[in-house]
Order: sequence, then structure tokens, then C-alpha cells
Amino acid sequence: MLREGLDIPQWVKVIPKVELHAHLSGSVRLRTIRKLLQKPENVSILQDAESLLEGGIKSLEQGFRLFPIIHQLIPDSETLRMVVQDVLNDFAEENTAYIELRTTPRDSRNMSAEEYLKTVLQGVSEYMSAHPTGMVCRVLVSICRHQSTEVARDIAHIVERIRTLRPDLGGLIVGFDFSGNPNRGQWEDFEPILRKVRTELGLPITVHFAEVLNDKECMQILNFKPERIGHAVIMSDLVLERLMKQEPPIGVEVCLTSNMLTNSVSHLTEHPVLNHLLPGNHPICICTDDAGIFDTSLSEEYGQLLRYFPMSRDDTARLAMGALDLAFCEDENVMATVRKRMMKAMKPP
Ligand code: 6MZ
Repeated sequence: MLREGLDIPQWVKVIPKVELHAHLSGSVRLRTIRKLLQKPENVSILQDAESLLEGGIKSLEQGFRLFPIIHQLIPDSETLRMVVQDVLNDFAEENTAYIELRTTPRDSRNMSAEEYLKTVLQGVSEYMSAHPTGMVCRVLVSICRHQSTEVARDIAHIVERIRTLRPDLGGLIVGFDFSGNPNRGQWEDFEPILRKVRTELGLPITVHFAEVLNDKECMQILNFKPERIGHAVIMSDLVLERLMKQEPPIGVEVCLTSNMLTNSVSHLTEHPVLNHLLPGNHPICICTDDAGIFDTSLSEEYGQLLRYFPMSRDDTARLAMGALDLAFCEDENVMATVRKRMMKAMKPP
């Protein structure tokens, strides 16, 4: 039922929402990062981390200096499990009904990339078992463009192995993500790997798109026809026009605070997706990207949108529901349950 008496930003907090673009390491809360930094074994990175955290993230490059530090703070499966639970609890508190959490499997001091991914999947599975009527969680596996293509190939093999040997965990993987520092690595080197993932593993792909100006790469990505893209914030009119005309339309994951804090857009009123795609009802979903390091939340992201692009409750509800159509999970029963939960909260009985 519509909650009368609440203004729309308050109402957005209480309605069930969908999160499709959340990086695990970037979603770790600053307070958790600070707590982990106090461990004696992290004394060598304390100073670097504090100086980065002190002024907040102000550019993409700064963000990309922080990620390896967060990675060092999560060297073993015990810490990783704790982090997964923390992050999922944070999203559940925001009334997230469905989340696709993404992460890059990596070797660390005490864990192989395969153990890393299994631990994340186990954490997600445990979370859902402990909250059977709560948030539905699925996982996207990230391929990082600033690592080598060999690493990317290994990750694809790991996913294949887990899906064969541990279908209970592998079934939680619903797609791949292409991310990493957009100033490094080239899409064309990774495209064959992602094409293979799509055809041989049957998994859809979401690609970080137009985070920096690179029209050639944007056109290559659009030719690949990813099932979704993230960001779409710095591009020429030519690329924007192509994106707007592409059939079927490619859903866009919009991460407003991230785009602002990394200086990808000078003001939200100039955001190309909000100015050009939103008015034409292009499929989009509001997401957090890195809720921890950007100190934001899913409700806050809707709040940002509504501050500069005011909408009625009906339109806001349509936007929130529309995000569900972009989800990669193909389990119809699960998705019907999420849809029902969202509809019930948004529509009069
Ligand atoms: C591109 C990003 C990103 O995988 O260790 N990542 N890639 N653009 C962004 N916008 C700011 N934010 C995060 O989470 C951290 C990793 O996600 C990617 C980067 O590759 C980063 O190392 P995981 O859980």
C-alpha cells in the first residue's frame, strides 16, 4: 500500500528495491575498513590507507589506489565471509529485495582465486538460508581490465569448474561483469573471452561503459551487444545516439554518487543518462557501485536522482520495478516472489 504521509525520498527508503551494480570490495563500509586497519598485520598499509580515506575519494585514480588496500585487508576466507555478511546486511537494511553482488576472484595471501569465489558464494548462500523470506542474492563474476587476459581466462575456467562440481554454489552465478581501471587495458583483448563465456557458459555480460572518453571502445562494446552496461557517462553525441537507437535497448546501471565523486560528470543535471535516456523510458536501474568507499546507499542514490529530476510516486515505483526486468537471474519462481514483494509494497491492495 502507498505509505501516505511520507515524502517521496522517505518513501523510497521503505520500498523494496533492486541493486544490480555493487562491487563487493567497494561496498565494504568505511567503519569496517578502519576496524580491519587496526589489526597488527595491517600496520604497514595503515598510513597509505588513512591518507586516502581522510580526504574522501575525489577521482577514479584515487579509487583505484584504494581497492588494492581493501584487498590486502581481506586476505583470508574468515575475513571475506565476515565482509560478505556485512555488505549483504547493509543492503538488506536498505530494503533491497534483490541484489546482484559482483566481485573479482583473486589470489591472496591465504586464498586462491577459486577459494575466494567459493567463499563469496558460500557467504551468499548462508545469508539467504538465514533469511529465507528476505533479500534474494545472486553473484556476478568480474573480469578486471587492468589485469592480464590469462587471469581473465583462469577466472572463466574457475566458474566453469564450480558450476560443474558445486552446482549448489555455481547456480548463484548469474553473469559476468567487465570492470577495472578504464584508463588501463583494452576491451578488444578481453572480448573473445567474454564472448566465449556468453556462448559456452550461457551467461549474460554487463560491461563498464564510457567511464572515460573512448569512443572507439564504446562502439566496439555496443557491437558486442552486452546484456547490460554500467555508467555510460562520458561519451560523444555519436555514441550516445547509437546507444539510444540500439535495438533491443541495453539496460544501463546508473551510479550517480560514484559518477560525481570520480568527477565523471560535473553536476547531475548534466548526466547523459538522466538527460537523454530517462525521458525516453530507456531501461535503467539506480545502483550504488561502491557504497562503502563513496559512503552512499541505494536509497541515497534514488534521493540524488529525485533531487534533480523530481518524479511522482508512480514514476518512481515504475523505475524501481523496471530494474527487476534487467536482472540476470532466470529462476522464474524466485523472480516472481521478488516481484510480488515489490508490487505489494508499491501498489494499493
Ligand atoms: C570500474 C570498478 C569501479 O571486485 O574486489 N570497480 N571498476 N569502475 C568503477 N567505478 C568507480 N568500482 C569498482 O571490487 C573492487 C573492484 O571492482 C572494480 C575494480 O576492478 C576494483 O578493483 P572487487 O569485489
